[in-house]
Amino acid sequence: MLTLFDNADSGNAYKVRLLLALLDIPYQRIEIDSVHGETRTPGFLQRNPNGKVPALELEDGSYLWESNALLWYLAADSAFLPEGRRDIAEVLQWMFFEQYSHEPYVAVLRAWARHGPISEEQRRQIPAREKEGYRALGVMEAHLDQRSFMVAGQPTIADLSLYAYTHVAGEGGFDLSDYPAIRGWLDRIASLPGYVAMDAV
Ligand SMILES: N[C@@H](CCC(=O)N[C@@H](CS)C(=O)NCC(=O)O)C(=O)O
Repeated sequence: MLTLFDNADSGNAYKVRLLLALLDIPYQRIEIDSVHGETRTPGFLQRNPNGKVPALELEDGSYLWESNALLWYLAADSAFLPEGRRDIAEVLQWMFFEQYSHEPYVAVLRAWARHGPISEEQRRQIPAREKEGYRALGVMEAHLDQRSFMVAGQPTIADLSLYAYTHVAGEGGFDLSDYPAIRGWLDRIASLPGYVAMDAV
């Protein structure tokens, strides 16, 4: 059976829990306290030398890490990974966008708001991170304006990757009231059969 090294409050980990639920794949989960150093113990570093959740132990005892790589591994041969070179590349495009242009702003401001206190340097960074977060949300809003899902007109791992932190963006101070296409898309994801909420652990 698969084992997910997980954290209940992490959107990166939730992406993987959500896909496991949507695909009805059984797994055991081990909660790692990523806020208080459990990701940096020698034992955990043997699982993920980069010291972050999520990490997934496969049936053969080997480990994979990086949330979007885990989505890719689990979605192979399922409807959450479209067929065709162009659509597959577009899924990758949005997952790289998520990690480079969205998560460092939308997720980090949420983490600072939830797990403070923050340093003066972090406080100084807030306006710039807000600006970049809204910029990423604007890119998504324009893309979703004429579409139901991010890629290929169907729910894919690109949607799950972006859903994880977008649906809790408000917890980091982002206001989605001017983003109706994103809000409609969030509702569509939450209506997928097998959907589980982030706090359902
Ligand atoms: N790029 C990584 C990011 C993972 C990540 O940032 N994990 C955070 C929780 S959301 C973590 O484990 N932080 C604890 C640490 O860095 O020690 C992924 O997508 O899996």
